[in-house]
Amino acid sequence: MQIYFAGSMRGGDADTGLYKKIIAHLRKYGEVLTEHVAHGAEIDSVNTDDWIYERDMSWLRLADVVVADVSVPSIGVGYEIAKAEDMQKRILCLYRPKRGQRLSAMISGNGSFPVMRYRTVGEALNNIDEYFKTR
Ligand code: 6IA
Repeated sequence: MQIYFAGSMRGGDADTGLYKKIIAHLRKYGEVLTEHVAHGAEIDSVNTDDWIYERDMSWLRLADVVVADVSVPSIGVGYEIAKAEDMQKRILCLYRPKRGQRLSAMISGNGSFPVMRYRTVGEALNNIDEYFKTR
C-alpha cells in the first residue's frame, strides 16, 4: 500500500517531531511517499515550487490512501485533501483540537472521510491503527 502523508509545512507551526512519529508508524501499513513532510519548511529551498507541486501531485495520484494531519491550518494540506477527494482516494484526517481554534468546516463538515481527534501522540497512532483495522 502506498500512503501519502500530508501535514503543514509553510502553513506554519508544523509539529515535525509528531509528523516523524506518525510517518514511522504508517510504515507498518505500507510505503510512505512523503517522508519530507517531517523535515519541515526550514529546508524548503532545495527544489523549485513548480517541481515540488508536480512531484507531490504525481505521488498523490499513486497513493492508495491519504493521511492528513489537519491540526495546523495549511492551504497546501487543504488543497491535497480536496484533490485526493476528487481522485476518490481513501482519506483519514487526524486532528488535535487546540483552545481558541476550530477546524475548518470544509473538513469537519465533510462526511466523505473520517476526522479522528487526538490529544497525545499515542492517541494519534491508535487512531491510525483503528482506521487501518476497519478499512
Ligand atoms: O501550505 P503548506 O506548505 O503548509 O502545505 C503543506 C503540504 O504541501 C504538505 O502536505 C506537502 O505534501 C506539500 N508541500 C509543501 N511544501 C513542500 C515541499 N517543500 N516539499 C514537498 N511537499 C511540500 C520542500 C521541502 C523539502 C525539500 C524538505
